[in-house]
Amino acid sequence: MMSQFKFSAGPWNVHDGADSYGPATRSSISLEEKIEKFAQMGFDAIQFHDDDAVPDINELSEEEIKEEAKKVKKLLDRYHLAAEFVAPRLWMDPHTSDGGFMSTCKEDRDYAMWRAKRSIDIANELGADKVVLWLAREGTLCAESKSPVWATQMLIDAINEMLRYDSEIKIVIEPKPNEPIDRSICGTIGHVMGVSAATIDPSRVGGLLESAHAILAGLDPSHEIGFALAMGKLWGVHLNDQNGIKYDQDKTFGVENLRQAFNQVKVLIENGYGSNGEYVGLDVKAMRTTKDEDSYKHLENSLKIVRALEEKVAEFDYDLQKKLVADRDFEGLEMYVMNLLMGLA
Ligand code: 3MF
Ligand code: MG
Ligand code: MG
Repeated sequence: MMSQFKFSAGPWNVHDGADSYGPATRSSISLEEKIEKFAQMGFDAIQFHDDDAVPDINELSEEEIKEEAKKVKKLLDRYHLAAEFVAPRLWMDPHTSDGGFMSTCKEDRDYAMWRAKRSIDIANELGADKVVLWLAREGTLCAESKSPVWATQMLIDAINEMLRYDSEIKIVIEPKPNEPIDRSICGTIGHVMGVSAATIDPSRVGGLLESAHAILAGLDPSHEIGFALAMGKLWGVHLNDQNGIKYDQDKTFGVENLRQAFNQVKVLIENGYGSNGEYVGLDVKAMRTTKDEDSYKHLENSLKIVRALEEKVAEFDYDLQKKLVADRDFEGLEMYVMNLLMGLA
């Protein structure tokens, strides 16, 4: 069965294996090589950080940044790939050690806004209509260091400035409850909906749900996806997996929580996700032990698992489900789902 989804991935999904505790274990791969391989693997679109597209962004003028982005657009065209979004990488620069939009230092906030506006410029050059905000350091390391009320308002003000800067761009918040900060300001899809409603144009502010981030918040990703879909605000997903509430693992989709993975695919399909051009994005990391020649395995495996679960959804017996629900036979329904997933149905 062909997938009914269009898929996207980011160049950061293929990485050298370095982590906070040790150096690289694989050689690094150029952007062009990754893009060529993504096209071969059947991806339809690429997700970018601003500096994935324009590596020396801090050293370049606004015009030079657009010129660099045009070269990346040519590269995408060569492989018939679209650009899904651009995300300002606001967590690497010394200016953002205590956050960007909600840094307590005005100079840092101005820097963050400069990067956000450059991300909008790059998105326009690449033909992407979305800027994604993963609010990595937007929160507190020390609870008393900033007021959560002030910080929330700073985020709303920053989004308003982006909406005013470009009359078309959509701002998509990717919430995460913690890591690398202690406490986030905008940790779940529910928070995203609140922030969206408080901006000058809620119709252009939505959410991207990452499975692992929902699990880190102690929530079921399929319900977070469902909540955003009910609000008409699910404009992106980062499917992956996570073994409980610990550091962010970005594991291959479905390898830890198969039933939850099935329910994520099921809720996406049932609600026609993708019919407005949305992509099923993957945000997965290879293990540190993975060898050079297997650098793309975790992406291949995630695609395989999404497709296999699409088939399971196609097999799902909705008449039986209705009957079991009417009988309040949830033991029966649960076992039906388990048998379906175990291939015993
Ligand atoms: C972090 C993430 C990030 C974001 C990406 C785009 C490395 O937990 O999930 O991936 O998805 O930076 O915003
Ligand atoms: Mg993640
Ligand atoms: Mg992500």
